[in-house]
Amino acid sequence: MKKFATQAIHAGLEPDPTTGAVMTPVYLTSTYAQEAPGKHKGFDYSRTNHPTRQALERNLAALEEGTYGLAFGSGMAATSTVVLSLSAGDHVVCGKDVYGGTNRVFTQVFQRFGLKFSFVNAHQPAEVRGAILPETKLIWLETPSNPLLHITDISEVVEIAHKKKVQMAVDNTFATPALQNPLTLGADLVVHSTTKYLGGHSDVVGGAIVTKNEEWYQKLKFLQNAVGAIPGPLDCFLVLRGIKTLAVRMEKHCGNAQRIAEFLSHHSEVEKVYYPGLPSHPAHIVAKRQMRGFGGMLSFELKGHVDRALNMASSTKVFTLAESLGGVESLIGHPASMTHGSIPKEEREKAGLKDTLLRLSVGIEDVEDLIQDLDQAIKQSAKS
Ligand code: P1T
Repeated sequence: MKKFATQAIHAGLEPDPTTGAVMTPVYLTSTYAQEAPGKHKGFDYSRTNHPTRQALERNLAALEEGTYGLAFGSGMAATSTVVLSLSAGDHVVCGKDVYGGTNRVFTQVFQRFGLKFSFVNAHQPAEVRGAILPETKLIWLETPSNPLLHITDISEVVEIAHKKKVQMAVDNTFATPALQNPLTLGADLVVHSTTKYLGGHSDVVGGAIVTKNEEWYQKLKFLQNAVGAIPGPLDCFLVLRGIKTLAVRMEKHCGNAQRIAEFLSHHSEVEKVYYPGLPSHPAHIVAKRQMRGFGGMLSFELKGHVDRALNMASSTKVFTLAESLGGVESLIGHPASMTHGSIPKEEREKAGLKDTLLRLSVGIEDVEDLIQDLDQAIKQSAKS
């Protein structure tokens, strides 16, 4: 099998059969001519199957070392489609530290339909084991997690899950397939917000699921078509184009984030830094074993009151204060009021997410400019 950077550019992609176009065309069509009823070239209606989407799905499957890929209109659409495979009465064990929107859709939407969720520290495998009930069907976790960058030993939790005949889904958005492949560590499903590093340029919203398991694929493909949370053709094209540079971008994201994590961890005004690439991270060894790099996301707490953190978030000049992550440009965010604002304060605090936490999506700009920007914003935050 070809190496990752080659796969990212070529896997699943053929020159267009009608014109030879090297770039997969954006097929703007909802329907396809049939020679006779039911006799067609593999495409009959674009919710069911679409050529630009199919190219993206094949590419994603190869990158995650899976067999089947499915693309969705957003990360939340992908997440929701996995949960739609469950039935009323089924139970899910979910990591406490996950994207706020994941917690929101589980507790505020799916719970109303009779599904049950328990939230545990998924990076403590004993907590996962302890939360499994006879009706548990799925374990859901992020590693690294959003926003506290907890690292879960995927193989260890897979073993716990499979012993109890429970399926395991890993949201691999923060790591990307360039750095980590949960399916090769035994996970049943990998989920992505392709809005982030896969798209890579903050210009598209999308999601994906990848699996090796034919039964899972049939179930999810049925739901993708039945429920219809599909991406549009241009969105698929943009994600495919982003993926072509994923390998080089991730190298730079990792290098810049490591430098910034080291800078912040030595800064006298910084209380704590959360980054799996620091030897002080409690699961640095696990991250080193299961990842090929530590990623571009990091979080930290400034010394002092929450107002200081808010001031800093508004004082950067190169980092943009914004939701989302994974684009070429650096972003700063305040999880408690932004990405995780939908989780009640009490729950956030139980999960260790303090109101003083700031999150960085470290981009691929010159790292000296990024460090200088953070330094001036920290100084500025003390004044205001
Ligand atoms: O935004 P969407 O494409 O629907 O993806 C949702 C999602 C799923 N999983 C993880 C780990 C995520 O971080 C997200 C979205 N996160 C943000 C918008 C954010 O700023 O954290």
